[in-house]
Amino acid sequence: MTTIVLGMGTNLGDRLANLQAALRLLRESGVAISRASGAWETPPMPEGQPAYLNAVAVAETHLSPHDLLARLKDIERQLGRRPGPRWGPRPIDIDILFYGDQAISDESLSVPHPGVQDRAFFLAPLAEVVRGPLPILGKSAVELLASADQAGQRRVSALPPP
Ligand code: A4P
Ligand code: MG
Repeated sequence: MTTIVLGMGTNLGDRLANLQAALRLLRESGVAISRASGAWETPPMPEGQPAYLNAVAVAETHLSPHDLLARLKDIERQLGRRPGPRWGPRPIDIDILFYGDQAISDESLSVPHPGVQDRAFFLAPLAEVVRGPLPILGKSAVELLASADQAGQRRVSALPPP
């Protein structure tokens, strides 16, 4: 089993329901969720689309990184994600933030996720569920958050178990 950290973002439809459904589908597909952050409302990047709800989950899995990615894409499709522009609005996006302490860089995967170091919408929920130094990066989410732009984001609710 490998400990992984997943980031989730949603800005279309019933956003809280999308996060809960994603957690349920993950549990049903070989990803044992051990901790989930609250849901954070965050300003969209780029502007000009609805605000996001973001959350982060820690889990254990037997899936290899690429099998996990394929499973995440299936879940995104099941929750109504259709091809659209990069960084465009979506009912759900599930990113692999960390996969154990592995660094992966190939045509389909960059782990740690390249955005995790400076995006407050990943770091604020991440700080709730991973307290110590992060794999590879060596700094905690709270330390990284100190130099990220946290304007306009707030924790809006807990994520009850599905
Ligand atoms: N990919 C590479 N590394 C990873 C990884 N670690 N985890 C590849 C998941 N996927 C990874 O992703 C495109 C491709 O990235 C995948 O096919 C996979 O092979 P995608 O989900 O189809 O497209 P995307 O999400 O639009 O692109 P990208 O570059 O992943 O964008 P991000 O970084 O996910 O950003 N604003 C707020 N407030 N909150 C958000 O959550 N999210 C985004 C998307 C933009 N703005 C946001 C938020
Ligand atoms: Mg993505």
